[in-house]
Amino acid sequence: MDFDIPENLRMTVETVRRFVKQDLEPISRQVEEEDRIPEDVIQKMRDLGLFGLGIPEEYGGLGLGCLGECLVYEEMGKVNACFRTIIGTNNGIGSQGIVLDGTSEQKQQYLPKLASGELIGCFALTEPEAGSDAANLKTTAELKGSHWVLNGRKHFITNGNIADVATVFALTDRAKRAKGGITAFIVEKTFPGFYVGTIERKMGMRGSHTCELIFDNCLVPKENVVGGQENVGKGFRTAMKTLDRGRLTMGASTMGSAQKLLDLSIDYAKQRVQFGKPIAHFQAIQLMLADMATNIYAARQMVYHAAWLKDATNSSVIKEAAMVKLFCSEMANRVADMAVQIHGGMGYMKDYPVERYYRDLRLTRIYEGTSEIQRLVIARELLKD
Ligand code: COS
Repeated sequence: MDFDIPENLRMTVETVRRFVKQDLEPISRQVEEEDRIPEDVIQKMRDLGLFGLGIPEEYGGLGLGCLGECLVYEEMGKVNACFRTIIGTNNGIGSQGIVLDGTSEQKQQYLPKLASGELIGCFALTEPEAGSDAANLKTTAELKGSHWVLNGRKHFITNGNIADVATVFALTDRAKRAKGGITAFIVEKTFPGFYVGTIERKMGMRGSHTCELIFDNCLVPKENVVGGQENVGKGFRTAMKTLDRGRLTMGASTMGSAQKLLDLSIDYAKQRVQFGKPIAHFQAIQLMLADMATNIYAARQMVYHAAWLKDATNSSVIKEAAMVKLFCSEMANRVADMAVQIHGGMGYMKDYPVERYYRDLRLTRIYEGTSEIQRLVIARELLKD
């Protein structure tokens, strides 16, 4: 492996780093309080191309590749998670179904607008009875003439309330389910029968919304099956492949958050005085800082290696992606806990950002596949023939 990061990626990362510092960091607290990102900031994200990081250049994206995307997400992880989340579905789960399996007409129709941020995408797989057991979904799709008719209810859909277009997974053959009975559809919010339901109240991730999507006899044109008619029944594979890539970028951003928490903890430990000297002088604090740094170092190597492997071989990195998501999210939660501990009482106060990271990072062990599901995926890969 070549550890040198190519010049063009360095420049992209530098631009994003500056944007995070100059434009996002200063309003982090404001978006936390108002639970929304100002429109002019979203526009700056569009101008920088952040909605199309992973979308190929021929469709208007930056076409960064996995390593490039991970480097950007590492930087985006260093600030309020809502900023990463708003671009996350367009680059990841909200567009990758079309990137990976869409027809060329679908790519031409949707990807340029997703890449520019003119359209917001989302990914509608999860249902009340289909979380970790994603194949147990109940939403149905029935072909009637020129349209599929979708009925059902999705929940916990990130960006669902602001999405213009959703990749929706529905049952087209109850008997076959994951093995040929689930189909992916591109559903626009203007299609009749598409409704936004309850917007959830969450522990964290303020500024980013999660909601129900309801399909009540929703009419989806036949040509909106992801990949066309020959892909009817192949949607579960599309969902799984999409999640694999998302797990790498999720790992990268949680690793970036952990780095930020380490930086904040070092600064705080150097200036907080107890027993007549800065607490950085005490071994109890030093041991925590050393553990945080060591964990982050390990996580960074995993992220870069798995991303490089994906780019270099274009092979499916199912096991590596699950390992990255598992290790990075668990590691970042441990780091957040130590950061709060180092900050002491201040770490529990809303005036200090560590409190926000602590809440926001808790979700990373749950969404886009729980830690338990990642372990299951890794074990399956280890044990298969
Ligand atoms: N890439 C490509 N295809 C995959 C795949 C992957 N990573 N994982 C599974 N598949 C395919 C299988 O090969 C199988 O296809 P064939 O029938 O052609 O062989 C099909 O999909 C069904 O797979 P499987 O039998 O493994 O399905 P299970 O119902 O046992 O589900 C898990 C497997 C648990 C891995 C799946 O339900 C899962 O990932 N759950 C977590 C979902 C999740 O992350 N949700 C987060 C919310 S969405 S943001």
